[in-house]
Amino acid sequence: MKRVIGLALVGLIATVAVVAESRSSHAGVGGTSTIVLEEMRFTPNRIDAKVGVPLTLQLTNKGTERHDLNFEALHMSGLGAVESILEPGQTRSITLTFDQPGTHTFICTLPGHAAAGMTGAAYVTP
Ligand SMILES: [Cu+2]
Repeated sequence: MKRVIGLALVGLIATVAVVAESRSSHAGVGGTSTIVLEEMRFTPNRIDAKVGVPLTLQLTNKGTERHDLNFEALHMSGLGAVESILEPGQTRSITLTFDQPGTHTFICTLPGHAAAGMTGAAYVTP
């Protein structure tokens, strides 16, 4: 049986702000974290989150191709916004609140990108 996983998209704000680069190996818990999208990786590619604690992600495309960030297993209203593509140089802020614990994988859905290693996971604790 497929487990239903909830994801609430609280806000989606386009921004041109310059985002400070994080050198930590993973993002979270709560607050704001930056994820850089480029060929062919997410940096960092691990998100730590807690159920019910909003986590804001600044997604920045520093590559020369289009990229996106898509939680494949989450079928909730609002997910279309999470899936939206970032053009090279574009930054977007999204706020996620997970309502179920577990490991939720995400990928870039552009053709060939996930297969080339553009994948990651959110580790959500109760
Ligand atoms: Cu990509």
